[in-house]
Amino acid sequence: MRITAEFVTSVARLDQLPRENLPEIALTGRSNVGKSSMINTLVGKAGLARTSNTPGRTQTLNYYLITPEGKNGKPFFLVDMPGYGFAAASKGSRAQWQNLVEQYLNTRPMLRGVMQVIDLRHLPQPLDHAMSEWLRDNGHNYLIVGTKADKMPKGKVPGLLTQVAKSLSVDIQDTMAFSAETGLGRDQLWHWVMNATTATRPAL
Ligand SMILES: Nc1nc2c(ncn2[C@@H]2O[C@H](COP(=O)(O)OP(=O)(O)OP(=O)(O)O)[C@@H](O)[C@H]2O)c(=O)[nH]1
Ligand SMILES: [Mg+2]
Repeated sequence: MRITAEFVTSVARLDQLPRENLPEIALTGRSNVGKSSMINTLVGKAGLARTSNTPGRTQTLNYYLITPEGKNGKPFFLVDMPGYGFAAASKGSRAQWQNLVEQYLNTRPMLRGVMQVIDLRHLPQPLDHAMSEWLRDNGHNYLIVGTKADKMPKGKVPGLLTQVAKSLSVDIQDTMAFSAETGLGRDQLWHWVMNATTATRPAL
């Protein structure tokens, strides 16, 4: 599908959130897992979201406006978020990001879906479990995306996804594999995102 993607704004405090009433799809996951890279591969624009080898790159909620081409295409926001589990961050800044992310996930009425990104090479960690349970308990529409699939032998990927689904107690249908390097899973992820933008969600 053809789209245009542009950076809109960085949000450090809730009162800076955009006022447009557009559907939003957010990405969460451990620091350095590959959330920003996923956005770049998804929209086909290297360097749109800043990525880094050093954990803690993304420190604000970063808004990207996605506009599908064609008359039926409705615009929406992809929202990159700071990662969790970044041990080297100071307590103060960690608490600040955590608070921002929590408040955002708790109160944003136009949030239509959350991609929880995990590293397919490792089983979900305690913080991944905590986030996944929290998303479920709060009625979010969410998908588990196992990224860095290019680092695993192809034949092992389905089995790894099964283990991830079991470990997080989610349906296998609510998981998928992805690679920002090879583009594996890109079309499937778009499909989920487009569906999510038009879905309704239970009242907050
Ligand atoms: N091989 C491989 N490397 C990846 C993939 N996705 C991301 N990376 C690498 O992983 C590192 C972290 O990627 P980012 O996209 O910055 O991770 P992030 O989750 O946004 O990190 P924070 O902003 O710190 O939370 C970078 O060095 C990327 O090049 C992938 O699918 N395959
Ligand atoms: Mg990032």
